[in-house]
Amino acid sequence: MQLPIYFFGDNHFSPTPSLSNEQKIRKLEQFIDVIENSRGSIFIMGDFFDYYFEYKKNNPNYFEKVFSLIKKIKTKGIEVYFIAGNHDFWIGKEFKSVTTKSFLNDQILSVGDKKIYVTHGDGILSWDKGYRILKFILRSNIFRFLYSLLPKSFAIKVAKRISYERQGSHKINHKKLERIHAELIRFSRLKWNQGCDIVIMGHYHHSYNFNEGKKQLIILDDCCDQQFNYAKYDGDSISVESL
Ligand SMILES: [Mn+2]
Repeated sequence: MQLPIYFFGDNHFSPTPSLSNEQKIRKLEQFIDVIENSRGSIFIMGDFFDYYFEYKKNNPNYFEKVFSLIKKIKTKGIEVYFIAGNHDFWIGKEFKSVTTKSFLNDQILSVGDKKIYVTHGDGILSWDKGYRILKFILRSNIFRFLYSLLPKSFAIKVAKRISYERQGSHKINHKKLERIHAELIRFSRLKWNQGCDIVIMGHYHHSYNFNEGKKQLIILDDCCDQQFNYAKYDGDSISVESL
């Protein structure tokens, strides 16, 4: 994997056009301007798409512009890695073909001096039990096959229902946030004890950093229409930046 590695995610690109989606695409273009001469790698950490379902035949091309930007990154000699989030695990051949490598599960990167544990961040919390079962069902081949038989117009209605932006207020109260952070620190300690130096995740749509000695937990903020948040790892240290 080429250094530096740029981590980002939670762009939630929508299959239906909107002003906010256009702005998100513009932000991605700005980011490409910054990294285009880096000869490094990007690591998309999931929920890149707000909804993604790839059909085996006649796949509607909702994300033409985004796909072309990913291809543009690759033609600059930059490697493109992707890990699925809870909105975009139904990827298929077409998406995989524009990335260097795509993953459905957490990854450990051993590159440079540090070992990095990469996860989207969903399904970690102790009270996520029901969600973990749902995650298993939704990701199964049988569910995916049955879903592919539904009319595409219906599938787009589903997309609107599960849209991140539709979910009203994303503000979590202080107490809940403290409980979430405590759980994510506990999760990170397990990974640190297994030899990882940095645990990095998205999903929670806010920024949070926690250090214990030389070990680090980084929760990355999202890439919305206003800000493009990312982390840059140069093989030695990792910094959180935004555009
Ligand atoms: Mn997510």
